[in-house]
Amino acid sequence: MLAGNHAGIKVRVQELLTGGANATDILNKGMLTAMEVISGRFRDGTVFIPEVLLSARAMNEALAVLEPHLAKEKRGASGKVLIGTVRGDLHDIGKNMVGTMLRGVGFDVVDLGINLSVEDFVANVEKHRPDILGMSALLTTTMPEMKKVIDLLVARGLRDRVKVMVGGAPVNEKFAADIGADGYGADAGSSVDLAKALLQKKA
Ligand code: B1M
Repeated sequence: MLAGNHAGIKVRVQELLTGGANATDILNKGMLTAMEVISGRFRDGTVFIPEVLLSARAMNEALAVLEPHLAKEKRGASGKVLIGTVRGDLHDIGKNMVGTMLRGVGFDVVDLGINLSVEDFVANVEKHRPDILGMSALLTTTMPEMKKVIDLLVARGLRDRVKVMVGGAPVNEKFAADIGADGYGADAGSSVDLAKALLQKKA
């Protein structure tokens, strides 16, 4: 991951799985730890956007190899989740991890991608009729998009039909409550518990 070797990491992850390693451990102890190192280097100015992009690509490709194994390790929930990153924001690693973990426990996850406009989110809620809408933002400048989506859901009469969860590094519990979301996920693990709880409330 640190070298951004996306082909190599897929082979390495597969080798670890074949050798009996636990998929959740590979994710938490290996890949996420590496992403923290990259984050630190990016902050310190010792690596730049191209290197971070390479590591991000490696992370996303390795996640795809892990996904079926995470799914085998955990099962139990069933509900539909739409997930995406808000307009102006290209960060997708955290969103992808949350999607992967939700699929892993049995949710039907529709990943809408990144840089989604308010209208994109709301049109997809109308189209897919999910139980939960999940929005991710990594920039302080893009967080306000989340409230705009919730406001448009209200204006279109859709807010009562869908639970809204939000997350991303600058987001917190208070912000989630202030914008009228139903919940805040601090990380992928707690977002799974949150989604299960929201699904129960909806039922
Ligand atoms: Co950007 N970037 N970036 N970046 N980038 C941050 C976010 C930043 C904190 C770095 C820094 O300055 N220290 C900073 C934001 C500052 C701020 O707003 N306060 C920043 C900046 C400034 C920028 C640019 C503006 C840089 C520039 O161009 N000058 C630019 C903006 C581009 C844009 O989006 N318009 C930019 C670009 C990029 C890259 C493209 C190079 C790359 C993204 C590649 C990609 O995602 N495909 C990138 C990266 C990788 C980062 C850092 C280094 C790592 C983010 C990451 O993937 N973390 C990041 C520094 C950092 O966060 N420490 C940084 C790992 C990931 C697993 O964690 O995303 O937090 P995270 O997700 C967690 C939780 O937050 C939660 O669960 C996840 C798993 O545990 N979660 C949810 C996330 N979404 C959720 C949704 C949920 C629930 C939980 O429910 C729906």
